[in-house]
Amino acid sequence: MKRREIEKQVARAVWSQPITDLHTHCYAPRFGASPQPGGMLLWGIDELVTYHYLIAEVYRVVPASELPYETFWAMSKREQADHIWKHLFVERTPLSEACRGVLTTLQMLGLDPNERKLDKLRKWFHKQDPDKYATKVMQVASVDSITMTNPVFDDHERAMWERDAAVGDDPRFTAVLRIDPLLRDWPSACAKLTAWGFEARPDFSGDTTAQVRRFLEHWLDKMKAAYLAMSLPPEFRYPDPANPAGDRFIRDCLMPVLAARKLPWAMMIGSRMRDKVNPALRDAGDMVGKSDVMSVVNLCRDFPANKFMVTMLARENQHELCVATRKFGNLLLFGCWWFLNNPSLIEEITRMRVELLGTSFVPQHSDARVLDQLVYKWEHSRRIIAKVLTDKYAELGESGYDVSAKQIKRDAALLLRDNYREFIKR
Ligand code: RAT
Ligand code: ZN
Repeated sequence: MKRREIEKQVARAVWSQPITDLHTHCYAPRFGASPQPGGMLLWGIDELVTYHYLIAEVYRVVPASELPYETFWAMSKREQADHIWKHLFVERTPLSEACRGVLTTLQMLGLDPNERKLDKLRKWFHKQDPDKYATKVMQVASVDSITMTNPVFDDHERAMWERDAAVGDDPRFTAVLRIDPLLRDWPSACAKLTAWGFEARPDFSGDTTAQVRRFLEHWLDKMKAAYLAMSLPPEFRYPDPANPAGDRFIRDCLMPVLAARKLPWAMMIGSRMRDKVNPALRDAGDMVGKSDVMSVVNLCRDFPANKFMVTMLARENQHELCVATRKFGNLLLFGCWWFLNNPSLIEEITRMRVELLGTSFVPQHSDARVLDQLVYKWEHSRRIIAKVLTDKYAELGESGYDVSAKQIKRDAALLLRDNYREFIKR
């Protein structure tokens, strides 16, 4: 196949392949939808423009000395959106990836990204019904399944599941049990478990191991979770002599529960929490830090009956993590997370992954917090995945190998949907 034909076939395969998005923060409409108070499904122009990536960026331009953080947080969502639109989209050129994302989304929804005011756009969004709109966005983004993130330590969310677990029954969405505090802050997590009827003591005395296991099982089952997830700091280590309780939690509680249910543990490692960097920025206040790949190696080796999904936030970790992935069939490498979700880095990382892993990884997840972001996150990533694949097939051609359209289609399916689906089923 000639390069031009390869390019055509790759584009056809990549854009016609529906994507199973394995990590987002989007919720099924039954969790309530913005702008309704407490609505957890965020969507529409005001949410798009007030994405926390853009809040961080607007504070580069209008610093806290001019607009104190408390003043910003006291503003209505609309006022915040107007402020960001004015400073990042009108008075400056919206070159950053997060800005460009809003523009691509508007364009693909058939709206004009050149508006100087948001009112006209608001009118269009106002006419949408969130439930129908979710289906429309999935069609435009060509996403067949959205994986939620369901933090059980969040009081508002936990109450929703407790009131009626059917809140999670939406064939378009899959739940994931998220339990960061169990490793990030074991003593207070124990206090909470105890208050919820699972008597857990920080020193593991009494029936703690069994109770923590029961807690995990209860919530995995209630949510019908596809996997269990944690976001971990750069300092995460396994084993960790400085944190024997953490080791014990992993070894005696987490691993046996997940192995019995054949569910993966997804670890997103390398985010330094906002409380240590800039708490005033809230969700936007986190920082990246280099993580320890050998800890992932230790887990994959010591728990061969368990499955691990891993992504790391630091660019500096990507090569080592990719090499580690070559060594373990129970490790699924996924995504270009958060500060890596930029075209230049996605391209570099995806190229390297194909070179080291062939098609046996998941190139991207959207991390969308606002439903409509699925549109741009996937459009931008598809372009890069297609570019990398085209180059790689062309290189095979230079080695005398003739790739077929059928193979290209199969590879796109593996990368965008089936590698993940098969891994969680295995
Ligand atoms: O990418 C993000 O939006 C971050 O704020 C986090 O949500 C991160 O993806 C996480 O899952 O912890
Ligand atoms: Zn996330």
